Amino acid sequence: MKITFEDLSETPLESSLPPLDRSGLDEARLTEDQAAWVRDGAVIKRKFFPDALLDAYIDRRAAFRPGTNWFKSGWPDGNCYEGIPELRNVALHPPLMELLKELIGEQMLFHLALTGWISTEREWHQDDYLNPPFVNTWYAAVWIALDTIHADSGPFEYVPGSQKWPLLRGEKVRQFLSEEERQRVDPVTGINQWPSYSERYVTPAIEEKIRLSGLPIRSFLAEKGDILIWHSRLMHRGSRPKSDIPRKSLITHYSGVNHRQDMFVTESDCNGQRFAVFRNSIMLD
Ligand SMILES: O=C(O)CCC(=O)C(=O)O
Ligand SMILES: [Fe+2]
Repeated sequence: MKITFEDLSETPLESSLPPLDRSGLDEARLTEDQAAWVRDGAVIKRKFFPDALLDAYIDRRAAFRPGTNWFKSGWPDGNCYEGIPELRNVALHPPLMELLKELIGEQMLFHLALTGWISTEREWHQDDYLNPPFVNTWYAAVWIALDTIHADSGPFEYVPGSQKWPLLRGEKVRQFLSEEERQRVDPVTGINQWPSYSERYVTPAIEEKIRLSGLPIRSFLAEKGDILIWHSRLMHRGSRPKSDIPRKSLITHYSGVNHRQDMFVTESDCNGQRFAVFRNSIMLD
């Protein structure tokens, strides 16, 4: 049986979505960035970050040297930022937080960082379905170039306009896994790996959807300080590198602060910006 993108996705209720994802927008009232968001599901800002702010983080990252592949692998945990103020100062940079709010419509909560200097090689996907269903695209991620990003280093690729497609749903994706795969957890982390088990049919379904849509695929080739903000319904991937040239980037993910009842939210030292804390030592009560 052939599994299609339509089998794996649904169109969410419009009233549950952020303002810019609803129909009947008064396009004349949108800012330039909001118009790009509505059109492409991505906003690119060149030289958005001052070098000095990035340099403090780059120095800290370059000093982190676990194992032989230290140069590329980064911190293993998505919440490593809890112990790295230099990373938080980048991720919670007030002009960035302001721009995210302009696109999503509420204050954003920082909760995930990818610090590898290498492509994730994650196949085509939307980010939203990797989160609980109530997030409903109150979500955005930011790709921050820390150096010149070379075309052979496995750059970020995306399909502008695909954010208007239906939303992949974890529940719909998991229905095609075997019972054993649905139950199986990683022996080290204890986390279920359903997103990777399901790639065998999710990736071909998305590839076909892209082909039929005729939409172009773009790469984000960038210079230090450039950023790309993307919609959580945008189809994107970490492309396969063609050489072992490092891909020096920082990727940060955010949800609407009122849309993460599953997370413990704390205020940062950065002008009242918010980030999520996961450490077991910090209890909700
Ligand atoms: O390696 C990449 O650039 C893709 C990263 C990605 O998919 C993500 O952070 O959601
Ligand atoms: Fe992603």
